[in-house]
Amino acid sequence: MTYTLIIGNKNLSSWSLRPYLALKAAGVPFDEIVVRLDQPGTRASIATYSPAGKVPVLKITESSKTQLVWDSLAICETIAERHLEAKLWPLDPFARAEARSYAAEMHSAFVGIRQQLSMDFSRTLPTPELNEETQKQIARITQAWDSALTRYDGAFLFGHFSIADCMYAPVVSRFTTYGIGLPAASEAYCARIMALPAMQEWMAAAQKEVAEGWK
Ligand SMILES: N[C@@H](CCC(=O)N[C@@H](CS)C(=O)NCC(=O)O)C(=O)O
Repeated sequence: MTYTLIIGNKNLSSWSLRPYLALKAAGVPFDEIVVRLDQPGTRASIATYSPAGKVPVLKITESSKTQLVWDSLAICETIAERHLEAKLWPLDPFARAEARSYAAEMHSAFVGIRQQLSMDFSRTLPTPELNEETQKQIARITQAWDSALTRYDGAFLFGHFSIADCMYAPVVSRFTTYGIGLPAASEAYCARIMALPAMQEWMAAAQKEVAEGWK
């Protein structure tokens, strides 16, 4: 069995970071193909991997069969299901239902944050003037984090590292890049996520891209 993860620039592609973290947490080897975004040939290049025309994409090859999985949440779900020992979803059914809600909320909402605080993983940038929508979304996220961190015992949202953390990791990076002031528990959570070896590896690659003139 082999996995190939097709992703966008590490400095920019927030969606790509999520399944990368899930694969790292599962501890499975995988190949990586980085497609440089926002180039004249980007669309055509992504189309050679996926008819959906977006990254990330996971290609699974097993025996003589190949399966493509696209969309960050579908890829994370697939990794969780194929590597149950990694406990990428909490074992308790109620906690699992809640963790799924956290992941889905992140996946489908927070447009203000995406627009005003676009991911620029390796840079430190001034805090922009945040509009009301973005401020409300930041407050919702920190309230949700605080609620989970208070009720589940451990360093991560649901105790041990889960897909909920994978889904919020790009938000952590955005808050870090733009120096967003956060309540103490959220700030400490961000520090723990940024310190993960997989996040540090991603950072080194993002810095290299930027040093080489990528966005
Ligand atoms: N909902 C998708 C969003 C994927 C997405 O928007 N990917 C962007 C890069 S971060 C992309 O492929 N852009 C290339 C394009 O639209 O041409 C997911 O969760 O994976």
